[in-house]
Amino acid sequence: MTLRAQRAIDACWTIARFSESSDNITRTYLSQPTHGVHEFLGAWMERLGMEWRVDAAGNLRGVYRGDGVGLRRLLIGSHIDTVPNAGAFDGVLGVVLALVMIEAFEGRRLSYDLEVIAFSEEEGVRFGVPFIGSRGLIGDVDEALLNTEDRAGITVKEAIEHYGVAVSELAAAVLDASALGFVEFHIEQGPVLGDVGLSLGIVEAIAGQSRYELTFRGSANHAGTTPMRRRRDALAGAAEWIGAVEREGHSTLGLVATVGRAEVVSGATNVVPGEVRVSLDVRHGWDSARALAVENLLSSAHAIAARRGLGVEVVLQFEDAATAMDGRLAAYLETAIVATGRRPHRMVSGAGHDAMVLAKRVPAAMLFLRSPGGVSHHPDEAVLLEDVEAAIAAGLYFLQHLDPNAFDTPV
Ligand code: HGY
Ligand code: MN
Ligand code: MN
Repeated sequence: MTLRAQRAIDACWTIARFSESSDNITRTYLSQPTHGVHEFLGAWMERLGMEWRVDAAGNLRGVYRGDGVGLRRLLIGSHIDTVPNAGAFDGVLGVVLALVMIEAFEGRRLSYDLEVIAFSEEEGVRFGVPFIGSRGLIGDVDEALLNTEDRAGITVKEAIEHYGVAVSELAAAVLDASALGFVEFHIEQGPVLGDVGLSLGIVEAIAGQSRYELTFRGSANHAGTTPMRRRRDALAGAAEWIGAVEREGHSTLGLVATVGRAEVVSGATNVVPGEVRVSLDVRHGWDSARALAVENLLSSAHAIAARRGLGVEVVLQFEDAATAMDGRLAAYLETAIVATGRRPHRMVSGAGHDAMVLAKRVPAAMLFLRSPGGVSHHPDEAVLLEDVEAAIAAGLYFLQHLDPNAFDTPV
């Protein structure tokens, strides 16, 4: 199992080389380096006797047939896009582990088909909207999304066509009734498993999230000649609000509130900032707590702007409710962890995942691997060989003991 675990880690580092930057790991939706990842994973799938394709949302999908025809289908995988200056394991590890586990079957067949999916877009970096790939599987890529533009003015639709797949085929990307469930293996991306000293976690629910872009507008002016009392400084106003975001985040247990991006439009050292775009990301396991925090933060943005003579524009980019994982599927995963000699830790995921999108259509469950130091969305993101071994052992037990008919009755 150690060799298989090392192979998984090595494969993640190989995939990390497909990047938009020579200095770090950055791979956004359907960017050029995605082709290299698809070729690497596609060749691996072919060696495993799998048929693979890239669907109209840009997801790479390969099927490992079961021991019959017309079988139910379990979906397994994660995303291969990254944040800028990312680590090597967020998302990618979930795809690679699926292929390493199929390799371990050495041609033996399961009682169901196993579809491995590398989602093309989970982070939401290029278009500001996350989960385009997994939304393709539930038929949720609508005109509004297709017409969303990136910073270069390219629409999602054009990005899909440029990549070489056809938007007209989106319907063929949607799951059919054979899909029995979705399982995602993913790094925890936080400190919880490290703090309790355990390798593997079972996700009970994924926190809900709200993502906004706020634009503060004042008036640009000469930094040398404009007296302080006559300024409408958009960045000073945004900075005051960013302090309010941090205070709100500290105000409620389990709440996180983040301004991850701030951009001064036409900024320069000697110009009073006239326009500033800032992002807002608010999350909590309870939707009511998240809604209250968002309400507080948007009204404080308007109050600060009014007091400073600024304008403020608020655009909701994405919102999703807290999502419970499927108890039956999670129980199979938990049993597999115990049966292979580890103690599982049940937890809520603060990070969003494709599982929260798939859960709208099929039973979904997640297995977490410990994130050493709780670090993620950073080049120091890592995994421990022993935890990858544990995940492979539990995953093989899970796949071999899963009863595909146990999910016939919708919950
Ligand atoms: O932002 C998130 O929660 C995830 O890493 N995409
Ligand atoms: Mn991520
Ligand atoms: Mn991820």
